[in-house]
Amino acid sequence: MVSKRVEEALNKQISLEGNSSQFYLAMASWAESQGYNGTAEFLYRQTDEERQHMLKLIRYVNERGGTAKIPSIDEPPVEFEGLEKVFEMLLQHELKVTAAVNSVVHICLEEKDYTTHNFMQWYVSEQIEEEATARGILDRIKLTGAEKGGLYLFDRDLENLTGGSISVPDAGK
Ligand code: OFO
Repeated sequence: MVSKRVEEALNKQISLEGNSSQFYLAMASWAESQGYNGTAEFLYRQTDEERQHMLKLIRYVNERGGTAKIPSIDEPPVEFEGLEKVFEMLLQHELKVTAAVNSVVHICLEEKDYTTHNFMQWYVSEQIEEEATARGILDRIKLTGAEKGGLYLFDRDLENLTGGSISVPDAGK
């Protein structure tokens, strides 16, 4: 059985994951409308992943005797300034999610809820991967540059990226 405090923290996380999904869906749709089809594919996969993150939490809360709250949807932006901006926003968003995951973990420890603490470790690892992917993509877009040819290659490479595996060409690092 989850305590009221843990239940509340998990419900907040459900809402954040749902909003991540909507945010990335807006990015995917914008990228598609601009003809960045590889980026759109990547972001459509990300939006599905975030929905899965939300579902996993919903099912956990219900399984542990709590009541999951299905969040309302915040309207995400329609327009984005450009690809680099999209991935900067994505990284900032993931950092916010990591901080939120850490705060749930902290509450679990305070409440001595070791079962939920254990469950949340999956999210801790997932955030390491998501942040690394977002940073890798940003490094890559900075290297390939804003000129047309660079963006074309960047967009094409992103199509096959499934997360956590981006290689940064000649980053000199
Ligand atoms: Fe759910 O990991 Fe991103 O937000």
